Amino acid sequence: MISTFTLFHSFIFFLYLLISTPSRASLFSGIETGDLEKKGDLFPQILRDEAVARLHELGKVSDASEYLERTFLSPATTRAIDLIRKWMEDAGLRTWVDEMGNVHGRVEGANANTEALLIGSHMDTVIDAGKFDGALGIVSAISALKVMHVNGNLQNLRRPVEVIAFCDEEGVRFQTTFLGSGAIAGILSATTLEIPDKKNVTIKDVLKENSIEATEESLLKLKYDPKSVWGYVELHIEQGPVLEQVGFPLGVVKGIAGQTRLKVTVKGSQGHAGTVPMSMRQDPMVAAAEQIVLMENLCKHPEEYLSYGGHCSDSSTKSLSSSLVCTVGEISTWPSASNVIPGQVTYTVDIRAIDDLGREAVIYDLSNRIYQICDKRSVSCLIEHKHDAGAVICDSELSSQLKSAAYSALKRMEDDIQDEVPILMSGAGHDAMAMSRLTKVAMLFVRCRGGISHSPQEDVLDNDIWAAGLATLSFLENL
Ligand code: HGY
Ligand code: MN
Ligand code: MN
Repeated sequence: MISTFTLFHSFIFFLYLLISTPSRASLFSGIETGDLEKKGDLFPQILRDEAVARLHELGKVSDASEYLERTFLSPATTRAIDLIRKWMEDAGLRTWVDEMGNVHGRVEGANANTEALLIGSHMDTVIDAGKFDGALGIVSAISALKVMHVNGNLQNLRRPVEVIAFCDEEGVRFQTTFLGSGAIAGILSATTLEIPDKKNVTIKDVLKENSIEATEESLLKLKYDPKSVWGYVELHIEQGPVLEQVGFPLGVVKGIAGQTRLKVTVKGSQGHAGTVPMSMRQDPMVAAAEQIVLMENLCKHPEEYLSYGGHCSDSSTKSLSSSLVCTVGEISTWPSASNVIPGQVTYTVDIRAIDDLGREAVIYDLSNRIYQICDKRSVSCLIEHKHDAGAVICDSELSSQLKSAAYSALKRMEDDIQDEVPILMSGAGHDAMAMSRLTKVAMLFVRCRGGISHSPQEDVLDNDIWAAGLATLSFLENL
């Protein structure tokens, strides 16, 4: 836990170096909300008050009573789908739910035959999640379109706009990630529907429980024609501390780190904790422990560990060590009793880096070393690749449009804003990664308290939610 925290902060320091903005006093934090409300055309009731209320309402739609959890097509997700659909209709959008469980809300605007802007984020959550991860992008897009709707401007949109609430970005249940955006981008493999969860229930079974008879063909039909799409834009909480540090509510994303998820299974010899001598054990738990500590060392100091086989230079090793983060977030043992030497230990590995070649080199090296430890300890190892996504660079033109929209929104809220909107990299994964396989993508980040995310402590200032909605509105008005 502590080591992951430290790694995270070294990565964040790297991101901080990428920022092009001088620091300044915190925008909005010292502003009396009443002063802002006196300005016209800022729509605080829709873009702030209603958006905040909706985020809190959606944050209560959970499969667990004590914390927030919504996984792929769970009962809470189906309730969330109804709620999001109702909000989309309230914003004047035509809605439908597709055969993967994504919710769509679309308006054709003035030129129905032009390529559409897709805008959205995900409605699923991690376990014990915050209210804003994913939800903020969906709610802000709907709020901005609602402002246009109540002002009678939806039909003036220069191109069709479609909001999509994606069904599975976190990959909590099936370890896949991007089931929703992947289907629309057409990058899911033919065997996706057969992927099982921990109880051996497959994606196909879950769809069937929700009255969706999915087949390989129906999955293929979900793919959008690239010619019908202009671009994809996603607004998301930053999930890091940089915007807070520089005192800016919004930032434009330059690119997203690539990521790989592995599942490692270590099998040993199950036995009695009191009778098997230490020298005679084949204990998968200590093998896993050794592997996890090795992973931490390798990811902290890749330059000392990696034998690149000639495909990485010194400079790429340096850039790798500044962005590389590795995490074991889930571990389970069988049979999991204090007086039993486990028969099997399974754990996940999440590896991310900006540099794809470097990430591949780390996975290659780590895998070899995991197998070596298993040989040394006479246990068996299996490493499965559950997810791979290459790093993504956001489209520069679309990003500049988002940057101008963010700037003009902030200017509308505070006249004397002079600084540039910050540019930063994302260590977190987003649906934009999958959508980049279909169309050009750009992202806007919103400041969050303490950079905390994937935690119930996740928080965003009400006025920053307002700024996010206003920036989306500015972007839509200038499509
Ligand atoms: O894990 C991630 O990066 C994202 O929050 N799904
Ligand atoms: Mn997340
Ligand atoms: Mn997210």
